[in-house]
Amino acid sequence: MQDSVTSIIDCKKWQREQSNSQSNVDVTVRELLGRIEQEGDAAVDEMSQQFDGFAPTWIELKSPEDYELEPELLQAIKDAASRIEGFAQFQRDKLIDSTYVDDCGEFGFRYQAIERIGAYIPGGRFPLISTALMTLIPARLAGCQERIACSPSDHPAILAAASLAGATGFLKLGGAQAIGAMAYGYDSMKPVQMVVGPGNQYVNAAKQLLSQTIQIDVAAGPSELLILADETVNQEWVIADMAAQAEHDPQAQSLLVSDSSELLNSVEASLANDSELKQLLDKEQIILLKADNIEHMIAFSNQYAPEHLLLADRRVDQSLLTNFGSLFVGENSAVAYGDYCSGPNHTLPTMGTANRSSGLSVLSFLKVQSVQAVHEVGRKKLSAMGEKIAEAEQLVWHKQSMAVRS
Ligand code: HSO
Ligand code: ZN
Repeated sequence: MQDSVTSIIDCKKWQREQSNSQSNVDVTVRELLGRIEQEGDAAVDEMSQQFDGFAPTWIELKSPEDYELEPELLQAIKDAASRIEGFAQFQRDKLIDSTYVDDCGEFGFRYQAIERIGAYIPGGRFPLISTALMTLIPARLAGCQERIACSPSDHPAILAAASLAGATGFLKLGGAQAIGAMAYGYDSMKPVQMVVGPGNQYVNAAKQLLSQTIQIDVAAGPSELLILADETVNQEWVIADMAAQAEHDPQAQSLLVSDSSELLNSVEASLANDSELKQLLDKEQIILLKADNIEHMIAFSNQYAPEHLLLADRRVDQSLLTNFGSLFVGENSAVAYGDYCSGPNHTLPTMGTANRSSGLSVLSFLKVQSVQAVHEVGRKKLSAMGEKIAEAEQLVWHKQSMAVRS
């Protein structure tokens, strides 16, 4: 085994966690949000000037053609949007309001869209055009009526994508103050009920701190990729996949896990031959891990719970993989397709949270409500049952409200 190939010992060693420095950020952001709640628009205006050097501005969205994008880029954004919409529609169609009838009445559930949502589109390091599509399209397909895009960037491709995705408003505003403005309301914008979309640590802290007031999406931290591969995998492809997720952020992490020393040593040699890739290896943004066997690979993957999981090993039964944000099956399935244009969402849980939460989708924007209609016969039957329990709970009026119907 060569230098950079490590045998898997403890999954916790590799898993990213929310950093401790987060607490300083929390203190700052809590103060900012408190001011926005107290002072309203004036505080938002002042923060935007102070941190970003511009006043918050409503931008009227034009038709996507009006942004003078390179025609091939506009076409690609349109094609990606239609695939993302196709997948969201497919998923929406599977959610069917249903009711069953029994001897007591009718009992059912239905899906109801959250009325007003905000999508944060980061503007920092890279203009994430695809994030505008991935957040706003599922919200539209879910049936959310107001869909505000908030971004510090007015990059024409972001505006074109937001327009194409059906944003009902676009506010040029960034940072924690943007999340505060969406949650508490700003100018003509009423408070939204849900905020989605990735952001820097200030944005994420604001979402967390406001999560009592608004619904938020996943804990979208630095990108992660775990590849499970056998020795036959196309090495050039998986190296590019690892570098792709690593390039998002100095904290982003890509792991290649295999039981083949041959593969790992050969990948290590290729990485060492390229100064840029070698750096990623040295900084542990690319990590090569040797497993004992496929059971070991599966156990590691389930424990690590990666944001993206690329399965490039035909021996592994995918039904045994239980924790991931999005699974890419077979080496044809580049994770970057999922980032941009294959259809499923790229806003996914990170830092191990995929063991309990899901990525963004049409479902995220829907509430599941129950509906019950008890009939004449039913009220007698249910009273007999419920009264007994209410009595044991010593809740007198509960018992009474059933007794009067029995
Ligand atoms: N890999 C990112 C999504 C993204 N990549 C946007 C490129 N643009 C989050 O998983
Ligand atoms: Zn990406």
